[in-house]
Amino acid sequence: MYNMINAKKLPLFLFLLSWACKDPSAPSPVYPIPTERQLIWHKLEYYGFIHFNINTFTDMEWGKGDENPAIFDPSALDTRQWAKVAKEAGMKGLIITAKHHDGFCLWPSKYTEHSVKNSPWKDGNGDLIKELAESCKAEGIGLGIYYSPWDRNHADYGDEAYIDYMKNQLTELLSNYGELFEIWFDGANGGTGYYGGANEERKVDKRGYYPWESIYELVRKLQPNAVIFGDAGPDVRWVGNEEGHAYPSTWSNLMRDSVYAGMPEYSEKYARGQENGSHWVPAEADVSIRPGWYYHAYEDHKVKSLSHLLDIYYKSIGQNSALLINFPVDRRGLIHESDVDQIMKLSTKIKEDFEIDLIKNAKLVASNERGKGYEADKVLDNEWETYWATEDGVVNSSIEITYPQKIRFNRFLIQEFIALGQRVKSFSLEIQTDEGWQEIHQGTTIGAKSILRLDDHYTDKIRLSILDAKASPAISKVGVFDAPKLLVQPVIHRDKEGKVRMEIPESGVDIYYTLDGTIPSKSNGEQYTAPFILKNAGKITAISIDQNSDNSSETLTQNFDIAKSNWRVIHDDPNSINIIDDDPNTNWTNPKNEVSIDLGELIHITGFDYLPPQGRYFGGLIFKYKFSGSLDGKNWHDLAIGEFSNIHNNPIRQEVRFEKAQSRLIKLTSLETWDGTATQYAEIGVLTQE
Ligand code: FUL
Repeated sequence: MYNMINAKKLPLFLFLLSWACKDPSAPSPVYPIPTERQLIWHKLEYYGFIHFNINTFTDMEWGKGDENPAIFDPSALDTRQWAKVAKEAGMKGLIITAKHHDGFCLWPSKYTEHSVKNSPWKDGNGDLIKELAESCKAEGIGLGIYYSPWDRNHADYGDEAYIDYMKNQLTELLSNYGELFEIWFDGANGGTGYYGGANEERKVDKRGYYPWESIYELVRKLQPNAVIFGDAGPDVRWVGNEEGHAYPSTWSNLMRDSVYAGMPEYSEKYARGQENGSHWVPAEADVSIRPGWYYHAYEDHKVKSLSHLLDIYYKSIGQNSALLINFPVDRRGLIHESDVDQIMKLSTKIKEDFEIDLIKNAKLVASNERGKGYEADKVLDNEWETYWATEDGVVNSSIEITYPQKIRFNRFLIQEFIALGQRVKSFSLEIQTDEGWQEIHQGTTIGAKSILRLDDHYTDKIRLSILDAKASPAISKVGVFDAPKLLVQPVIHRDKEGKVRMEIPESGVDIYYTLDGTIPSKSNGEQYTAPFILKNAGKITAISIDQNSDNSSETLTQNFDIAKSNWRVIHDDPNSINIIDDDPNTNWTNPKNEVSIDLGELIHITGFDYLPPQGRYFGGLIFKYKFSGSLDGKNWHDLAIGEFSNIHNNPIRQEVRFEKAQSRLIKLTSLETWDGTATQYAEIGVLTQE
């Protein structure tokens, strides 16, 4: 059933591919091998996710199912903006949450009232899936559908009748919106919910409740070109985490029959794929550009940084996986400006990294060649259907890449001709030096694509050796690149004792800094080589400079107040130290609403700051506060009373200034927390500068 071949509009490359596979001189496949629809999907590589439903309007991640459709009311919804962003970012498609766990439908389904048709959006006449389908078509990208099998709204969830509902809805989605490239079935299944008013917990047998075979058949019938995603595939599998990374050893082969959607041990046992897996079910890494899948204004300052996104790119696409990056569309119905900025930075950087393929200037010689049509130089082009292969039975083999003079490189890309199965189990990369060959990398799997991130290497000879494989290797592409350094501003940390550390994501980049506010450069400023102490208040201005090109990042200036080395929290809970450890990632929950800190000496203070907890799930943010000072711990003077008005939306560092006062002790009283729960803090500090 899964090998059904769709003869409709097969692209030329597939024609050539099947010709190549049928060539009697070609190596025999090593099973399992991909189906044609999987091969088409492999070419997509990078596409986007849209999470936008009723949760966007309740600030939740998992709606309960009892939400009123009347709250679904985007003010400026523009699906064309989503499609444009995806297209410009280099994504090949968008997958939309047509129905999430809460059951609210983004299309006017005939089978439920819980949909856009009962919302104020377009007076109930809107069809978001239709709009997105048109936008994707206009931008020339694909459309995919996320459909949650779990439905916390539907009265019949858990019964047979719900299965009919699911199939009816899928029939609508798969028939009315043109060609789809992927159908995404979420593995989260069963639990508490509204269920038409029952408000109870409904557990389902994850193995037996959904008749997957007949659901897949329905998908095949209505969307023969679409791949089906699920923990167990059948076509594309979950990568086992929501951080967007695959693994240094990632097989596209999976013991598919041992896996079912939502199985607890999936991530640990199956997500990496298996060398002896029975079916071709390649990995797809999903991750949100923010901590949440849905939009929360309080995460506006937590959009992933360029270095984080780039790391995700290399750890997914660079490790034999597709990459699915989520945009939590906001209440206007738009991809937020900050998310757009970050995704565009990523696409610019990827283009830069792979702009010039240095393999083009090299001469290639293989240790073994299968004969005409399988020569080493077949790895030069970007055509999947041409590849270098060795004779049957010859596994141990290599390709030498020779340049007329030394080159510098730091990325090495390899692709297997996966139409014949994933074959390589172990390989190495060497460069020739004055002392002979030097190994610079040992790897395991390659698969559809492997990209090695390396230090800068200078050489005129590179050797890729296949050390172990299931059968003679078939390599369709090798690439050599000299990616420009990622020149992001350094990250500066200072701990409680005043020790300053600076970090940057790449080697080959230096950090220069000044303490007098002037712009650092190689000639003006210190090079950062090791942590140093800064106990007093001060300003650090830092910059990253590429050793090769002398290009630099933007300058970063960070102000520090006095270090907290002599401070003591007056409380016997050992965790209370977390609020003065200068580590934003450690918190303390105070059973009382006030906390006092001994500063260890008399200090002139001009204000204070409060950093609320920075984790994904938090509460107890101080809304109304009082800040007091004391010379002796007995008599207290109120220095400031006020509120942090928008702290729940924007939980960043809050700074309050007041008339200069001398204090030995300080006290922060939480007069009211935002959600009424016990007060939480990441950090408390004082300001001493005017
Ligand atoms: C998970 C869901 O529970 C999340 O809400 C989100 O949709 C993510 C992509 O998949 O399983």
